[in-house]
Parts: sequence; structure tokens; C-alpha cells
Amino acid sequence: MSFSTLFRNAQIATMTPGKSYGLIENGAVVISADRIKWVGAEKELPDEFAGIQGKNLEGRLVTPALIDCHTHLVYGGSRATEFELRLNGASYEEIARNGGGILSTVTATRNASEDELLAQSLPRLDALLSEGVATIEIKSGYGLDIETEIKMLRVARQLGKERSVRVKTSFLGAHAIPPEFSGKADAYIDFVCEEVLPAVHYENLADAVDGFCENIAFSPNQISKVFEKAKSFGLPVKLHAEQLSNLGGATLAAKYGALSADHLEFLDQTGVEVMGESGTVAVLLPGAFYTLRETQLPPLDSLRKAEVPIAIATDCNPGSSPLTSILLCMNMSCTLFRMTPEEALCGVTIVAAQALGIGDEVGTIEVGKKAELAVWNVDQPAELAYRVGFNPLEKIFKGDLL
Ligand code: DI6
Ligand code: FE
Repeated sequence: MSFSTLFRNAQIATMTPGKSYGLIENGAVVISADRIKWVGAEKELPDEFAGIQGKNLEGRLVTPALIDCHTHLVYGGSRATEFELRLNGASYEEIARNGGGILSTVTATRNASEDELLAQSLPRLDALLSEGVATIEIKSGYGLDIETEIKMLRVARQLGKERSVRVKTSFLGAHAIPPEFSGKADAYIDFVCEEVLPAVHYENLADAVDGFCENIAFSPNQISKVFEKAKSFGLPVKLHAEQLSNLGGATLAAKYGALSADHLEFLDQTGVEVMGESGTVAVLLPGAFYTLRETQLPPLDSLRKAEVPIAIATDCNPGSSPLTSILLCMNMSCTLFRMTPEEALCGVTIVAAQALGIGDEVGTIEVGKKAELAVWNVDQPAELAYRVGFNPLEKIFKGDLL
């Protein structure tokens, strides 16, 4: 027992399905090595654990460490100037004609060295970690050439070594058409499938493959080519779908057994039902909804009725969601989308883990899962989503290190 740790006198939101938040009052958790060995009411603690070193959490709330399952956290430069220009009257089109928008981030990302990209990305990662995040998904997609897509994904992997965080990477070559392929979307997709994705996969840099299915990006037909290639490499897929219009992207993703379909403001009933049947997670991104001042709400009630699992994420990116707060994301999901605080917490724990295909490892406080716990200075779980601009994290605990 010398390598076990006991947390006691805690309010534990296990996030296991069933009872509200899977809550255990006056609870205890036993951790051995990096796994949860026992969890329950302290008065039921088995004798075998009674003697081990313990830490009194003084009634604090314990949740699974949080998971941000959709980010574009690695990028060069900033789009603050564009933000300012727009608020001074410039149109999005004017800005794009002058080299702004996604392509300005592509230029800045191509021009940044690996070290510079890492240095620029670390403060964003640290902001998320300071709010209890221990797992983050990071996409490529601002390189759009072999060298820069690889550079972005290497930086994403390196972030996981620089900090105590699990990084899951997604290859997003099909994000936008780079200037050198202007007007040649099909040729670019061929390049992604035949050259970029194979190079990325050869270096084992992608845990999944993503795409942007939209009128301003790629059609379902073009995305399906990328998905076919991903399938041939045994890589899971996911998709930015139905963000600005309805092209049936979510249905396509579900047909490929996608881990998730993300955004979904314009998802229709057919899409909802197909997602419900396939088990594809709906990842809602309130930061992009807010920043773009979108008014079309994702079909929350239909998703609930069809029992589609719902996750939420920051979508941290320099254009449509410059958000590095998972707690604000939770608050926005409640205020803007009318999700409940419990749904919001599920969306950054158990369901976010499912969206990354790691639901067996993390996302709940259950025997056998990785011991990755966030301890909060709050009286009840709803406070995490309720407050705006306040961070009550006491500490993240991992494994049996006190
Ligand atoms: N959807 C988005 O909202 C972002 N990417 C995507 O596929 C936009 C990214 C950006 O503007 O830089
Ligand atoms: Fe995104």
C-alpha cells in the first residue's frame, strides 16, 4: 500500500451516468500508481485502504480533470489588427482581399520557426491548464503545405512534453485552399491525400483526421476523399460541419463512423438522426458562435431527443474563437445554447473523452481509469459554469503524487 494515495473529505462529481453529476458527498478516492483504485463514500472505505497516507480536501469539489476536445491552439501571429479594423468599419471581404483572414494566419505560421510557434502557443496552453485542463486536442491546418503541417503537429506533440498534458493531434489539411492552389480545390485535395497526409502519417504525427466542410472550404465529395485516405491508414475522422450552412457534412462524418462532428449550428433533423445512430459526438463551440455573433442556434433539443452525446470545446483559434478559457466556454454553452451546467461539465469530461476516442481512459472518476483529478474551491458543481471570469481551481492531481 505504500504507493497508494487517499483523498478524503471531498465532494466528488464522478461524472458517471445516472445520478446528477454522479455526485458522492463526503467521498474518498484511492489512487495507486496512475489509476483510480477505489471511489465512494468515505464511511464505506474498505479497511485495506484505511491506513494509507491521506489528504483532507476539506469538502472541496473534485471532478475529472477537464478535456478541451477541439482547438487550433498552435498558430503563428495574431488577428487582433483585423478585429480592430472590422470594428472600425472595414468589411471581412476587404480584409480578406488585403491578405487577412485564415490566409494571414497561414502566412504567419509558415514564417514562424518551430521554436517560435512553440513559444507563441505555450501561453495559450498554460491558460487552459490553469483552469483544470489535462487533455487537449490540437489541429494542424494553418500550414496547408507538407513542411508547415508537419511543423505544426510537431509543435503540438512537443507541447505535450513541455507541460503535464495529454495532447491528441488532428490533421486538418482540408481547412482552406492555400494561395498556390487558388481556384484549384480538387487539385489541393489530391495533394492533401497523396502527399501531405501520407507524410504526416509516416511521422506518426496525427491521431485523427479532420476537415472543414463548407461552401467557403470543401464539399462533402472532397472531404470523403480525405476520409477514404484516413481510413486506409486506420486513422479516425472528425469534421467541422454545418457551421455556416448545411451541406450534409455531419451525415457524411457519421457514415464514416466519425468520432465527432463539430459546430453544427445548421444541422438538420436528418443529420441529428444519423448522428444518433452512429454514436458520433456533437461538439458544440460557443466561442465561435459568440465571436461571429451567430444567431442560428445548434439544435440542442433535437440532439438531446436523439441521445446524441454533446461535448463542448473552446475551438481556440485566432479568427473565429480567440478563447483560451474552458470555464468561460462552459458558461457560454449554458448562457448562449441553454445547456444545463451538468451538460456543460459532461461536455468537458466524459463526452469530450468520447469525442477523442479515449473514453476508456479518462473523463470520469471510476475504478480503473487514469487518476487525473481537478480540485475546485466551490460548494457545488454548477458554480463551474455559473461564474464569469473567475477561476476557482485549487489544483490538478495526477497519479499518486500528492
Ligand atoms: N472553422 C472556424 O471557425 C475556424 N476554422 C474552421 O474550420 C476559423 C479559423 C480562422 O478563422 O482562423
Ligand atoms: Fe475549429
